[in-house]
Amino acid sequence: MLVVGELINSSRKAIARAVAERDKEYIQDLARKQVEAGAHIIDVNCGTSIGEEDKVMTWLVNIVQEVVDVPLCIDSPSAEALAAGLAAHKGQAMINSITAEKQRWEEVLPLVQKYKAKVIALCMDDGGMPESVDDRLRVAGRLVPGLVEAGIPEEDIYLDPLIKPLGVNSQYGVEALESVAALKEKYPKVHTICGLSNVSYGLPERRLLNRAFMVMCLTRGMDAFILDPLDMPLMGLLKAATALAGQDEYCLEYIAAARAGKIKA
Ligand code: THG
Repeated sequence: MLVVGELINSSRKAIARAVAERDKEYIQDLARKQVEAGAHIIDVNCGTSIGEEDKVMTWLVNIVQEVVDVPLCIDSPSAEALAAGLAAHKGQAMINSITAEKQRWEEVLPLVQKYKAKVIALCMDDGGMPESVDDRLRVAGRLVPGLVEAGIPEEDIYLDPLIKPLGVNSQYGVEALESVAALKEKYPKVHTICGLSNVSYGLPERRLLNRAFMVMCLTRGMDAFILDPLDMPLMGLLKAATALAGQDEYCLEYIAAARAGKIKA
């Protein structure tokens, strides 16, 4: 199970401030804490730095890579910011994200190729957000063959079904779960990923929904999550559910995390 730590994102007020003030210590501390808590990749986003996002992305990548050894997930709607982050990154980065939208596809595909990066492919096209399982399968049916033809190994592709808020429609949870299962069946070598927090948007006690949804996603074949690794109950459930799903031989990871005090009941 791959864990992408989501906390260095300027949609969070604390990060918007830290980025604006170039508070290197605060951001480096959050990077260390996420890795210590079990993140395998750290997402970096500075979307609030309008007009200087590429410069700020270079700074973010450099200061985070100064203190942690894990790869980064370069997260931006701007292709220029993605390019700047990738140029500064050491090792194999992850790109968040490419879509089947014509402009986004044309801007991002050359970056995936040039940097041999892992890539998150959102199941959306110029028609907007997916409305059904079939919509996602149809868009994935363009994304996956397109990426493979461009020389991207299937193992480097992470399909994101795009999770919508359960509070808007009570069927959005099951729709996402069925999408994961269908995508995994059609493309067994391609990974699946999602952000957990969209599902709970607008509802109370969001973490409860995020935690339950994570376990349910895992049973349908999700193999990566963008999440808050400092949520200890979430990480405990992630390790427990991974072991119960038969993906942790001899429960070694579960036992190691428990011994290290990283997970607790
Ligand atoms: N898929 C992909 N990328 C994504 C998402 C996804 N990136 C963004 C998001 N979803 C995942 N990242 C975050 C980062 C931070 C928060 C939530 C998701 C977060 N939000 C606070 C909240 O909602 O309460 C903001 C409040 C604040 O702290 O100011 O912490 O699905 N590919």
